[in-house]
Parts: sequence; C-alpha cells; structure tokens
Amino acid sequence: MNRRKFISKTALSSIAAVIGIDIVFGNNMIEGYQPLALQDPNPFKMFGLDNEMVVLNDKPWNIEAKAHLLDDKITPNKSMFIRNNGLIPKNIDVKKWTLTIDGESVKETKVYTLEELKSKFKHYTYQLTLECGGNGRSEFNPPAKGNQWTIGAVGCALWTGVRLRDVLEDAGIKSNAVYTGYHSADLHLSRNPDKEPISRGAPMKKSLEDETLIAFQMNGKDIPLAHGYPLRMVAGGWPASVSGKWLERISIRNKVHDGTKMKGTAYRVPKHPVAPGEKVKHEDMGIIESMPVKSLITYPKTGATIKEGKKLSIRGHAWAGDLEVAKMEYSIDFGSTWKTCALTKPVNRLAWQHFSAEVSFPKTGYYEVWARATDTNGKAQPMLLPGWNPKGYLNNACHRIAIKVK
Ligand SMILES: Nc1nc2c(c(=O)[nH]1)N[C@H]1C(S)=C(S)[C@@H](COP(=O)(O)O)O[C@H]1N2
Ligand SMILES: [Mo]
Repeated sequence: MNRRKFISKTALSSIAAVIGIDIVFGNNMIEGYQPLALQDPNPFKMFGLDNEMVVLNDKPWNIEAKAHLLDDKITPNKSMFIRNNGLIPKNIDVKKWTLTIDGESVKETKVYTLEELKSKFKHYTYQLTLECGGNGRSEFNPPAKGNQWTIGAVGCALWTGVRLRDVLEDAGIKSNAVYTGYHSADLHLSRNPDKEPISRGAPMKKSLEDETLIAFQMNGKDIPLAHGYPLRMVAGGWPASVSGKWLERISIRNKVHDGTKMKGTAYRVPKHPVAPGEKVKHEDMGIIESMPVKSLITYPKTGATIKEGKKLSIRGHAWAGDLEVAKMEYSIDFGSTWKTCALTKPVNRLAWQHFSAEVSFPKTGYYEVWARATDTNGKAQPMLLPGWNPKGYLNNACHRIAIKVK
C-alpha cells in the first residue's frame, strides 16, 4: 500500500515552537506539509507592526499607517511606514559590517567598522520627519504608477547616530565635491547582484547639515531590520528615499549622483506647472529636494460622532521640509473660513510640530474638519490636489476627517 507519511514528532514540535502554540491536530499533517502560519509570513508579526497598518505590496514590502496610528508625538516602530524597493538583506553579520567612504571627491577611501563609527564620532539624537516622496500619490488623476500611498507614508521617529559631516570630514572631502550617493545591502527584485534597487543621495549642503545622520538607532534601540539595520542615512525633511537603509557605502561625488532612481522621472517633478497627463521633457524636470508643508489630523479618527453642544478636541502634526510650520488652521465649512490652532515649536530642526484645537459646531449634522499648515515662507497647503506630475509626488493637500454631531 502506498501510504503517505505523517509528520515526525520532532518536526511537529519544532514547527509548533515557531508558531508559538500547539498545533492541535498536528499529528494529521503529512510530512513536508507547510502550515499556513509559516507559508504566508504575517507582516504584522514579522515587522512588529500595529494590526491596522495597511499592506500596499508584499513584493517588495510597502506598508503604510492610518492617520490615527500616527497620534504619538514620536512615531513608534509599530506605526512607522515601510517602503522597500528591493528585498530586505538576509543574514546580516554586524561584526563584519563596514561603511566605506569613497568616490571621486574623497581624499582617501576609508573603511569603518560599526564599532569604529560608534566609538570615533560623537553621537547625536534627533527627531526627524521622514516622508516618502510619493505619499498621497493615490489621489492624482490621471493616476501615477507606483505604490498607491494615501496619507500614511510619513513618520517622525527618534534617530541616533553620528553626523555624516563628521565622517566625511574624517575621510577628507575635496573641494570639487558636489553630491553624496549611498549604496546599500538590499537585493534588486530580479536578484541580480549587479543591480541596485535604489542608490540616491543629497547635495553636499544637505549632506553636511547638523541633522544629517548615519544612524544606528531608531527610538533608542537598534534600527529594526525593515528600517535599515544596522546602519542607515537619515536626512529629515527631504524625500525619505534620500535616507538609504542597510548602508554599506557612501560615495562623495564630483557631480550629481547618478545611481539607480536618480535618473529618468524618479523623484523628479516638473520645474513649471503642467496640465494633468501632459508629457514633460527630461530637461524640464528637477530633482525633489525639501518636501512641501503638510499636516495630519491624528485625533480623532475620521468618522467620529460627538454630542450636540460638545466641543471636539482635535490634534495632529505638521511639518514643512527644511522649513518650520509658522501657522496651523482648521476649517469646518469646506475651507470657506479658517480658525487658528495652537502650534508647538519643533523639538529640534526637521522634527514635526504638534497642533491642537477645540472645535465647536453650530448644529447637528455632518461636518468635515480640514487642517491647513503654512510654512515660514508663507506657503500654505492646497485645499485639494497640488500640481499634477507624472510620477505622483508631493501631494500635500489638506488632510480632513468626517465628523457627525448628533
Ligand atoms: N537601501 C534602501 N534604502 C531605502 C529604500 C530602499 O528600498 N532601499 N527605500 C527608500 C524610500 S523610497 C523610502 S520612502 C524610505 C523608507 O524608509 P522606511 O521604510 O524606514 O520608512 O527608505 C529609503 N531608503
Ligand atoms: Mo519613498
């Protein structure tokens, strides 16, 4: 008789150990059978995420937050969005991990071990706003290809590391330096080791700012694997694609860095406004630098109901790329009139700010609360969509929540 073999006791108990609970009818599993709990890695467990985070893509992993999950002043790991262009590196050996500084404009190629980086240079901790350049893309029409982020590809965690400037100065920068370019350990989706999923960077001015870090900690602990363990660049206020994860090498370039996703339409927007759907010539596109002014209502959740006559406390965060937010307002009449919110100063440069207000409603019914931030240059968020662009970047339209007064 050709009987199929059942799973061995030892195999069963090791699978149960991974799942973390007894498999009640496990004896009935056929040898080689993979229980679903193992087959389909659960991203929430795998990355330690809040169950309400939204998975946009699993190859590669792209996961965003909902507004109310971002209510904390410092974004916890469980609600920090994940944006990967390639495959997360496996089998990282921190003892062997090194950071190389090279390029046309370095005086001498230098290699640092993690220990050297940590012991040789002073540590700094800053709260830094990281927002994907494509956050808000889902609203553009005609639609743009790419992850259909709604509002949740932003966070402001606490990052600890050494200043990129201190490391570059230690290596020696030539006077013809123009740009930095990062190289990382993640694998291209094709698994071709000669291709990089992404290799971006920043002009020297941004690279040499006080707050531009080579970070090894997020929120006081080792950076989680999904966010770039053991080392990443963090350049707050700029598209988060500048902040290279799993950092292995930084080149000091004598020209604008020309790595993957620095060319073509990637992270570029038209220099002048264009009509929706219009084809834009390459020379009319410019690389995105500082992100535009934006805000998010993180409390209450959209759809909340309050009693007639009660005031509604709202709160959230606002940020403005390299600038600060100067003014924060809300509207309950679809943007006809605006009232001022209380607004805090940032804890440090490039950290988001917090706003709050007590909102009164004239009578029962349906309302929308809209929030609008204005930066120190006097630029405010657009009420609806900003200028259309081919790749759907920089949607900083006012965030809004629905409220019923009963
Ligand atoms: N090595 C590497 N660095 C990377 C990426 C990547 O795919 N690989 N994605 C970039 C993009 S597009 C964004 S928006 C941020 C996301 O950072 P997070 O996943 O820690 O939130 O990382 C940036 N750094
Ligand atoms: Mo991004």
